Amino acid sequence: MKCRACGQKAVVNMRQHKLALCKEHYLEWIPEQTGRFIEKYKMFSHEEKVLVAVSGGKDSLSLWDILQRLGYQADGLYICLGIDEGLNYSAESQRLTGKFAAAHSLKLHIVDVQKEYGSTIPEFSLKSHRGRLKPCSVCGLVKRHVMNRVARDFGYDVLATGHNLDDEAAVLFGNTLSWAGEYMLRQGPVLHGNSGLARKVKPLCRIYEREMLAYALLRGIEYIYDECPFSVGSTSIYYKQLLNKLESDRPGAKQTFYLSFLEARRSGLFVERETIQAELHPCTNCGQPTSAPGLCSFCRMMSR
Ligand code: Q46
Ligand code: ZN
Ligand code: ZN
Repeated sequence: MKCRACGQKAVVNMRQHKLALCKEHYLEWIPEQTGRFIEKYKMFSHEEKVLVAVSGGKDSLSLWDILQRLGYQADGLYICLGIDEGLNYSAESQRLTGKFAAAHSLKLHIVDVQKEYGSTIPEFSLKSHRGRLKPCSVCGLVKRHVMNRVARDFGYDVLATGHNLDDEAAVLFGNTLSWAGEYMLRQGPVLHGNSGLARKVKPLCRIYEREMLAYALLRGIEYIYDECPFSVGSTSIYYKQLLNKLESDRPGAKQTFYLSFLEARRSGLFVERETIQAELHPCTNCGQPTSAPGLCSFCRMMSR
């Protein structure tokens, strides 16, 4: 298999794009593609300040790497969740994130959930009516709150996360199985900011997980191989496996599934619903927007 750009031996073959590339051209192709998607979906400009949520995994570190190679003003935010039993998952991911930031002279904000809010994610989960809130639910609430807070406090225009095509297709698949319309309306490359919330963007949403893996490996990015222990057995992993089976039989199916959804929505499939905008109120404690008057769900959890 030869590189389409130079004819040298290819190291990555992407059946879904009918494209094979050598290392050098692959490492150029991924940032080019990402830059194209950032512009196509009007995610942000070179003048805006971007906050990248970095977990220490291959996707978020690669995203940070790509954004700085493309010349964007991108700082990092690492949220220490305190998930350490057995695996040292949080400690190790923080170490690798810090190492990456230092090696590239990038600015990194670190928020330690236990130090700032009094408990780790597993502890919050245990305390919530004896585990009624699963760790991932608590984690989602906390991460969203912290990301919004840091973006607001430090004046970032936009928050970028490392979700790749496999992540997005799995979420869409889950939402489609239950026709979760409200969620489908909000899913996409860009979630526009409002009432003091930064815009949220997913610059890697059209790049396959294995393409990101190849990028991280070929760039020599040191990332945490272990998945978070709470992700074991999750439905999203199950959906990813189903979609991988489909993809291996029909290369490109995953991308078509996701892009056709975006296109269907753009051409008006959900148009009536899009005009219905939930009214937002500022949380009486932290000021972040929330759908019901009073406390937001994060502050409600904290007060319990
Ligand atoms: S980090 Fe948090 Fe994920 Fe771990 S506890 Fe669940 S949500 S699985 S992306
Ligand atoms: Zn080449
Ligand atoms: Zn609040």
